[in-house]
Amino acid sequence: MASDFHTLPKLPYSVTALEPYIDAETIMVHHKKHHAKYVKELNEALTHLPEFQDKSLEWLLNHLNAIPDSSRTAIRNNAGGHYNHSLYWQMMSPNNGGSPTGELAKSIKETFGSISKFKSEFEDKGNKIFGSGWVWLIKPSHNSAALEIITTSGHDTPLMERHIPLLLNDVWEHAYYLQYKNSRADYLKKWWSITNWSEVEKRYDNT
Ligand code: MN3
Repeated sequence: MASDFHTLPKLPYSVTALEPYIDAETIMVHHKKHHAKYVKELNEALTHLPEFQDKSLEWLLNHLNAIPDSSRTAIRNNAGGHYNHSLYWQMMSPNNGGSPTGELAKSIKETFGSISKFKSEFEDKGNKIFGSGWVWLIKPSHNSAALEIITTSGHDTPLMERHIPLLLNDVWEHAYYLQYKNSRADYLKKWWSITNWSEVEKRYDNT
Protein backbone atom coordinates (compact mmCIF):
# COMPACT_ATOMS: atom_id res chain seq x y z
CA MET A 1 0.00 0.00 0.00
CA ALA A 2 1.23 3.45 -0.91
CA SER A 3 1.81 6.06 1.77
CA ASP A 4 -0.30 9.18 1.91
CA PHE A 5 2.24 11.62 0.58
CA HIS A 6 -0.72 13.53 -0.81
CA THR A 7 -4.30 13.41 0.43
CA LEU A 8 -7.74 14.08 -1.02
CA PRO A 9 -8.96 17.46 0.28
CA LYS A 10 -12.43 17.70 1.80
CA LEU A 11 -15.02 19.51 -0.29
CA PRO A 12 -15.54 23.06 1.02
CA TYR A 13 -19.36 22.50 0.87
CA SER A 14 -21.85 19.63 0.95
CA VAL A 15 -22.36 17.50 -2.17
CA THR A 16 -25.82 19.01 -2.70
CA ALA A 17 -24.63 22.60 -2.26
CA LEU A 18 -24.14 23.37 -5.95
CA GLU A 19 -27.55 22.13 -7.07
CA PRO A 20 -29.31 22.75 -9.38
CA TYR A 21 -26.25 23.75 -11.43
CA ILE A 22 -24.25 20.62 -10.60
CA ASP A 23 -26.11 17.72 -9.06
CA ALA A 24 -24.96 15.79 -5.97
CA GLU A 25 -24.21 12.58 -7.84
CA THR A 26 -21.86 14.36 -10.24
CA ILE A 27 -20.01 16.03 -7.37
CA MET A 28 -19.81 12.81 -5.38
CA VAL A 29 -18.44 10.69 -8.24
CA HIS A 30 -16.13 13.48 -9.36
CA HIS A 31 -14.64 13.95 -5.90
CA LYS A 32 -14.70 10.47 -4.36
CA LYS A 33 -13.91 8.47 -7.52
CA HIS A 34 -12.10 10.61 -10.08
CA HIS A 35 -10.14 13.01 -7.88
CA ALA A 36 -9.44 10.27 -5.31
CA LYS A 37 -7.98 8.05 -8.04
CA TYR A 38 -5.50 10.73 -9.10
CA VAL A 39 -4.33 11.10 -5.51
CA LYS A 40 -3.99 7.32 -5.13
CA GLU A 41 -2.05 6.94 -8.37
CA LEU A 42 0.18 9.89 -7.53
CA ASN A 43 1.03 8.26 -4.19
CA GLU A 44 1.69 4.95 -5.93
CA ALA A 45 4.04 6.59 -8.44
CA LEU A 46 5.88 8.34 -5.59
CA THR A 47 6.57 5.07 -3.75
CA HIS A 48 9.26 4.47 -6.40
CA LEU A 49 10.67 7.99 -6.09
CA PRO A 50 11.92 8.53 -2.51
CA GLU A 51 13.67 11.80 -3.38
CA PHE A 52 10.40 13.38 -4.56
CA GLN A 53 8.10 12.21 -1.75
CA ASP A 54 8.32 15.44 0.25
CA LYS A 55 7.94 17.75 -2.76
CA SER A 56 4.81 19.87 -3.13
CA LEU A 57 2.45 19.44 -6.07
CA GLU A 58 3.53 22.82 -7.36
CA TRP A 59 7.18 21.80 -7.21
CA LEU A 60 6.53 18.52 -9.03
CA LEU A 61 4.59 20.26 -11.80
CA ASN A 62 7.34 22.86 -12.14
CA HIS A 63 10.11 20.27 -12.31
CA LEU A 64 8.76 17.44 -14.47
CA ASN A 65 12.10 17.23 -16.27
CA ALA A 66 13.75 16.19 -13.01
CA ILE A 67 11.47 13.11 -12.74
CA PRO A 68 12.88 9.86 -14.20
CA ASP A 69 11.46 9.01 -17.65
CA SER A 70 9.68 5.89 -16.42
CA SER A 71 7.57 7.87 -13.90
CA ARG A 72 7.24 11.26 -15.62
CA THR A 73 3.91 10.63 -17.37
CA ALA A 74 2.31 9.19 -14.23
CA ILE A 75 3.45 12.19 -12.17
CA ARG A 76 2.41 14.68 -14.85
CA ASN A 77 -1.11 13.23 -15.18
CA ASN A 78 -1.80 12.48 -11.53
CA ALA A 79 -0.08 15.45 -9.87
CA GLY A 80 -1.84 17.59 -12.51
CA GLY A 81 -5.16 15.85 -11.84
CA HIS A 82 -4.78 16.36 -8.09
CA TYR A 83 -3.69 19.99 -8.40
CA ASN A 84 -6.39 20.95 -10.92
CA HIS A 85 -9.22 19.31 -8.99
CA SER A 86 -8.10 20.75 -5.64
CA LEU A 87 -8.34 24.18 -7.26
CA TYR A 88 -11.59 23.37 -9.10
CA TRP A 89 -13.51 22.72 -5.85
CA GLN A 90 -12.46 26.15 -4.60
CA MET A 91 -13.64 27.82 -7.80
CA MET A 92 -17.24 27.04 -6.96
CA SER A 93 -19.48 28.11 -4.13
CA PRO A 94 -23.19 27.96 -3.36
CA ASN A 95 -25.12 31.25 -3.40
CA ASN A 96 -22.47 32.78 -5.57
CA GLY A 97 -22.29 33.63 -9.21
CA GLY A 98 -22.58 37.34 -9.76
CA SER A 99 -19.64 39.20 -11.16
CA PRO A 100 -16.04 39.92 -10.25
CA THR A 101 -15.34 43.21 -8.51
CA GLY A 102 -12.33 45.35 -7.58
CA GLU A 103 -8.97 45.21 -9.34
CA LEU A 104 -9.77 41.87 -10.94
CA ALA A 105 -12.91 43.26 -12.60
CA LYS A 106 -10.93 46.26 -13.82
CA SER A 107 -8.27 44.04 -15.30
CA ILE A 108 -10.81 41.73 -16.99
CA LYS A 109 -12.55 44.73 -18.55
CA GLU A 110 -9.26 46.18 -19.78
CA THR A 111 -8.20 42.87 -21.31
CA PHE A 112 -11.46 41.53 -22.77
CA GLY A 113 -13.64 44.64 -23.17
CA SER A 114 -16.31 43.62 -20.66
CA ILE A 115 -17.18 40.89 -18.17
CA SER A 116 -19.68 39.36 -20.57
CA LYS A 117 -17.13 39.30 -23.41
CA PHE A 118 -14.71 37.58 -21.05
CA LYS A 119 -17.36 34.99 -20.14
CA SER A 120 -18.22 34.21 -23.75
CA GLU A 121 -14.56 33.86 -24.71
CA PHE A 122 -13.98 31.55 -21.74
CA GLU A 123 -17.02 29.44 -22.72
CA ASP A 124 -16.00 29.42 -26.37
CA LYS A 125 -12.47 28.21 -25.64
CA GLY A 126 -13.82 25.58 -23.24
CA ASN A 127 -16.26 24.36 -25.88
CA LYS A 128 -13.53 24.05 -28.49
CA ILE A 129 -11.26 21.76 -26.47
CA PHE A 130 -11.23 18.49 -28.38
CA GLY A 131 -11.52 15.64 -25.87
CA SER A 132 -10.67 16.15 -22.22
CA GLY A 133 -9.06 19.22 -20.72
CA TRP A 134 -9.33 22.44 -18.77
CA VAL A 135 -10.03 26.08 -19.55
CA TRP A 136 -8.18 28.70 -17.50
CA LEU A 137 -7.90 32.38 -16.78
CA ILE A 138 -4.23 33.02 -16.02
CA LYS A 139 -1.72 35.72 -15.31
CA PRO A 140 0.87 34.83 -17.96
CA SER A 141 4.49 34.51 -16.89
CA HIS A 142 5.64 36.55 -19.90
CA ASN A 143 3.43 39.60 -19.23
CA SER A 144 2.63 40.45 -15.64
CA ALA A 145 0.12 43.16 -16.59
CA ALA A 146 -2.29 41.20 -18.76
CA LEU A 147 -4.72 38.34 -18.28
CA GLU A 148 -5.16 35.49 -20.73
CA ILE A 149 -7.59 32.62 -21.36
CA ILE A 150 -5.83 29.38 -22.24
CA THR A 151 -6.72 25.71 -22.45
CA THR A 152 -4.77 22.59 -21.51
CA SER A 153 -5.43 19.01 -22.47
CA GLY A 154 -5.54 16.03 -20.14
CA HIS A 155 -4.55 17.30 -16.70
CA ASP A 156 -1.78 19.62 -17.82
CA THR A 157 -1.57 22.83 -15.82
CA PRO A 158 -0.35 26.36 -16.60
CA LEU A 159 2.14 25.90 -13.73
CA MET A 160 4.20 23.83 -16.14
CA GLU A 161 4.75 27.09 -18.09
CA ARG A 162 5.14 29.16 -14.90
CA HIS A 163 1.80 30.93 -15.47
CA ILE A 164 -0.36 31.79 -12.46
CA PRO A 165 -3.82 30.16 -12.55
CA LEU A 166 -6.65 32.43 -11.38
CA LEU A 167 -9.78 30.59 -12.54
CA LEU A 168 -10.34 27.19 -14.12
CA ASN A 169 -13.14 24.97 -15.28
CA ASP A 170 -13.10 21.23 -15.87
CA VAL A 171 -14.43 20.20 -19.28
CA TRP A 172 -13.76 16.46 -18.96
CA GLU A 173 -17.08 14.70 -19.61
CA HIS A 174 -17.09 13.37 -16.02
CA ALA A 175 -17.57 16.98 -14.81
CA TYR A 176 -20.99 17.32 -16.46
CA TYR A 177 -22.14 14.24 -18.38
CA LEU A 178 -24.49 12.72 -15.75
CA GLN A 179 -26.54 15.91 -15.69
CA TYR A 180 -25.87 17.73 -18.96
CA LYS A 181 -25.20 14.72 -21.22
CA ASN A 182 -23.29 15.94 -24.27
CA SER A 183 -24.12 19.62 -23.75
CA ARG A 184 -20.81 21.00 -22.57
CA ALA A 185 -21.90 24.46 -23.74
CA ASP A 186 -24.88 24.41 -21.38
CA TYR A 187 -22.67 23.33 -18.45
CA LEU A 188 -20.14 26.10 -19.16
CA LYS A 189 -22.90 28.72 -19.30
CA LYS A 190 -24.68 27.57 -16.13
CA TRP A 191 -21.35 27.34 -14.28
CA TRP A 192 -21.23 31.13 -13.92
CA SER A 193 -24.08 30.79 -11.40
CA ILE A 194 -21.73 29.06 -8.95
CA THR A 195 -18.40 30.70 -9.78
CA ASN A 196 -16.62 31.67 -6.57
CA TRP A 197 -15.42 35.12 -7.64
CA SER A 198 -14.21 36.07 -4.18
CA GLU A 199 -11.69 33.20 -4.36
CA VAL A 200 -10.57 34.32 -7.83
CA GLU A 201 -10.19 37.89 -6.55
CA LYS A 202 -8.12 36.66 -3.61
CA ARG A 203 -5.81 34.81 -5.98
CA TYR A 204 -5.53 37.85 -8.22
CA ASP A 205 -4.78 40.22 -5.35
CA ASN A 206 -2.13 37.88 -3.90
CA THR A 207 -0.07 37.66 -7.09
MN1 MN3 B 1 -12.45 16.25 -13.34
